[in-house]
Amino acid sequence: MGSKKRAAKAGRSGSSDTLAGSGGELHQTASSRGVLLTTNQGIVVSDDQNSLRVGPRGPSLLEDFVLREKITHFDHERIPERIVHARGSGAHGYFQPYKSLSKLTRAAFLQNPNKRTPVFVRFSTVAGGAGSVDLPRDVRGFAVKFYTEEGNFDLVGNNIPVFFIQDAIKFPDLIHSVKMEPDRGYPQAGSAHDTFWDFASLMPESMHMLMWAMSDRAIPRSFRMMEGFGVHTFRFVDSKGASTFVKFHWRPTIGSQSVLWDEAMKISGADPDFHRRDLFEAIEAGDYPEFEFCIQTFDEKTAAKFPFDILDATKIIPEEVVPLQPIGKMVLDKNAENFFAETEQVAYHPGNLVPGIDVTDDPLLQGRLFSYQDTQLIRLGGPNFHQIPINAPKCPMRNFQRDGFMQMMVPKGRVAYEPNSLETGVPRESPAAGYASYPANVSGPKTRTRSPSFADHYSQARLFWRSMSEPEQRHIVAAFTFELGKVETVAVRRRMLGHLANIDGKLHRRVELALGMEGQAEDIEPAKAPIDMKPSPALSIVKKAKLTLKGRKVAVIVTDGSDASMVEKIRQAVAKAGGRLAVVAPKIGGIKPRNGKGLTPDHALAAAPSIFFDAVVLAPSRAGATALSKDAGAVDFVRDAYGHLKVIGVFDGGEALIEQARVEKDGGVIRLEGPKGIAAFVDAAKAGRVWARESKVRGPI
Ligand code: HDE
Repeated sequence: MGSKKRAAKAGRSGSSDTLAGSGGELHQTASSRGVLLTTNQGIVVSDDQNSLRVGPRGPSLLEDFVLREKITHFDHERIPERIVHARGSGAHGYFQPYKSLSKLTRAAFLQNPNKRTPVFVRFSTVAGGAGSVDLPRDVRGFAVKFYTEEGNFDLVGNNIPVFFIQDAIKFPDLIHSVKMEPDRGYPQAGSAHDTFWDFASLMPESMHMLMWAMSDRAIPRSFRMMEGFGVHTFRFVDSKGASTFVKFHWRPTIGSQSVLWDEAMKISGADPDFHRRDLFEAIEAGDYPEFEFCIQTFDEKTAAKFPFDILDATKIIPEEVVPLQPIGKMVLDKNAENFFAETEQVAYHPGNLVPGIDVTDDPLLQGRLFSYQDTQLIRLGGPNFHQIPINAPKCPMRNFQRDGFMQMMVPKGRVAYEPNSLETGVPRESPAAGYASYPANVSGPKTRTRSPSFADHYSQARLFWRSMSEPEQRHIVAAFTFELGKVETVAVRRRMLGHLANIDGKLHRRVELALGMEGQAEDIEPAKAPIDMKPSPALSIVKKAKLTLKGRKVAVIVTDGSDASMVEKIRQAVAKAGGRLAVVAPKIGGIKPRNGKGLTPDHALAAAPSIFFDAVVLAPSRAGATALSKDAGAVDFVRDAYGHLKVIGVFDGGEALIEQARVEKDGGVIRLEGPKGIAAFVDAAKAGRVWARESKVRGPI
């Protein structure tokens, strides 16, 4: 171990004294018994800096059980990542119903408006690996585990209400096509490549989902600002056994919002953890994400009248046809304490159902009912993953299942079978309290046949396109153009153009023009001719955008000599509107304003480009602006804010920065002089983006 001297102050913490070893290395030694470092066997470790070796410069000894245990554990720290939805972010919270839903379901957690049910939510991307970025164009997972008094109910949904395929047997093909190509090992986390579009263009059933995936829904601004959907049709069952079909929806109370594609690409580089950080920081700041739980319910008769099949997961039921009923609220008020133990180890399963909620025969859902438990057996190392704290129900759990890898419980007694008579107090079944499947009538030949009622692949894709606002349509065209532009195989692009022609003539025309492939669409005969459905404005994020700064972030650029009292006024106005102001300065150590005490920046300018914020204020001093004008980072900050259609507040030397960035002073560039100026800025920022600017900064498509 060598002799140790008292080390310098560095490295001292409340629970340790510090010593320097003979090689100058730092030893933080325990100052009380309560903080003794031990091996996994409880043996106190004397030296955590040096392995056991022969002499100070000799070989290490195999008998060093402290070293071997530590390295062995480290070697096994990683577990297999999820094959899909590998990259996720989780949070705890609670769900509370608005009123009793006893008329529709016997589910205990939906009966009492005074009762809160704990939840754990995991948001995720689908295609990328666990270490990929947060903002690829992708579907987002929206999985909720309700720890109800009757056991766990998992609603394992997405942020898009439909799916690419109709039958689970196609899922491995879909995922193989979107993941990195097997020979070259790229691209990571992106659908803009040949294999994805090859597969998708040969699957007309994916057209509706592709419209959503190419829309702004696939690049959300925040997990807190996206909708969630159960996707499949489920059943509610009441206490008398009567059943109603139900579709589940989550609605963020601060409204939905997305980023622009150019922003998404830049954010992926500047902050790969953009969504994870946003969620974590919002919860730490007490700005708790909230989602309203809504349902669409309908009976068999109504279902039979729809021009599509309610068992087909590529279809929605427009809200204008069956309105949403809000039934409760979920609040996420606590971050996970350990990412691995909770967010990584959580295991969702659509088959985790409670009495009163049942599945339907949707062939996609039926396949999922097998897949989740199967994948988790390997991922979590055996059949006892339900005992991991994040997965364990918060109500009593007892049965005769025994043993297996990683058994954590010590079941008592002789009896591990049923029926039995040797002991009393053993678990018994209960027809009254137990889960009863809805006794749906099923009969028919065993067959591998797709129902003809699943054959309409274009009507709802058309409905989606025609329900979008102008900017959203423009983004869809741009997304198809970007993605197909990356496809090398011309035949695949032509095939997709053929599908777009079936969806909508204008959509097809705009994409073929933007690709420079006029008249090259393959002729594709629909299995069933599409019909025109009444547009559904509820599908558009822009049309139902909330005028709010709630949950949004505003940046103010300051320099030495800036007006601190003005910054304070802006902070108050932004906070009053529900947003947060971040001070951005050339140096993180602080600035000397021309008045007030001094301003402590939240970010250094080089580490906080405008893509991180929803609106920006430029408030450098005049001298500060002169210096910033020579800094490409500062100029890009302004150009990007403008190019990403953000509202820009200008004060003091901000004017000089605007000039240096050569951006046009349109209605979204607002002078902050006087209290009216600040109010005008906040009002404009509440409206979100300056859509009118878009055609000026991006070419016609
Ligand atoms: Fe999943 N899906 N999925 N999926 N899924 C998984 O389960 C699967 C589908 C969804 O944060 C896996 O534990 C099949 C639709 C989410 O941990 C796996 C099919 C929807 C998550 C699996 C689907 C989803 C998963 C991978 C076609 C929206 C992440 C790891 C029939 C309704 C949950 C795991 C989390 C994860 C299978 C389609 C949502 C392999 C076979 C449709 C949110 O079991």
